[in-house]
Amino acid sequence: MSSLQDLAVVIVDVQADFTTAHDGALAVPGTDHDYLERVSRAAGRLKELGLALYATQDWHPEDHVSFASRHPGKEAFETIELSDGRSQVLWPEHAVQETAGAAIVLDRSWFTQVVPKGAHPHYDSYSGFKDDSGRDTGLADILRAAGVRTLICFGLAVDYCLKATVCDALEAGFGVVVIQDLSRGVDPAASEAAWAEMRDKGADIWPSLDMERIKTL
Ligand code: VGL
Ligand code: ZN
Repeated sequence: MSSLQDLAVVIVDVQADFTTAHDGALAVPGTDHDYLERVSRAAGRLKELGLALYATQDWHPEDHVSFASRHPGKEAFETIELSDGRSQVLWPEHAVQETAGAAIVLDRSWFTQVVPKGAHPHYDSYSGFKDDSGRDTGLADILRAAGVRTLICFGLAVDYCLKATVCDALEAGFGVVVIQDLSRGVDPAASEAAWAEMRDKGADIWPSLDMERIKTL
């Protein structure tokens, strides 16, 4: 049993480039204005309840390793092997630092802190906690310093950054509740597998936000 003080909300990568509502470069299916309204209403209600809101923000330099444009002869959505042997999915250029596409499309003033990730040109960072080199973003320490033990997570994309962030949160020892209808995935089959993986690793998967149930966490 925890109290509301132990709870915080982590909203993953709700950025213009990942939404159809903003004609994003890497728009995730089902991210129209209705989706953003739903996320916005949910965030507002959670804030009203007294929970601190945190956001992760994909925040890439122009020459980021994940951009297909940096790999001549390769196309977006291909998986390549990097010179150090890691595999990397290639994407259209997205979430470039200081561009409109990188902007979080929710009320910025709601967030206690926004944690950028993926700023190193050579490493991707689906997780809000650490990048592909293992470098910490500081999110775990920020949450622990605030006395947080349980996270309510949702956002984009289920099969990439949401999954990675939830799995790292569990590994870091946080309890995690993930809200399905406030999240969207790139690929349906991969998203199904991602929900199963999050559940198997110990996340509590809720079909939708239940404010009464939140109070019992
Ligand atoms: C994401 C692909 C590349 C995400 C970020 O937010 O899920 N996906 N960069
Ligand atoms: Zn990215």
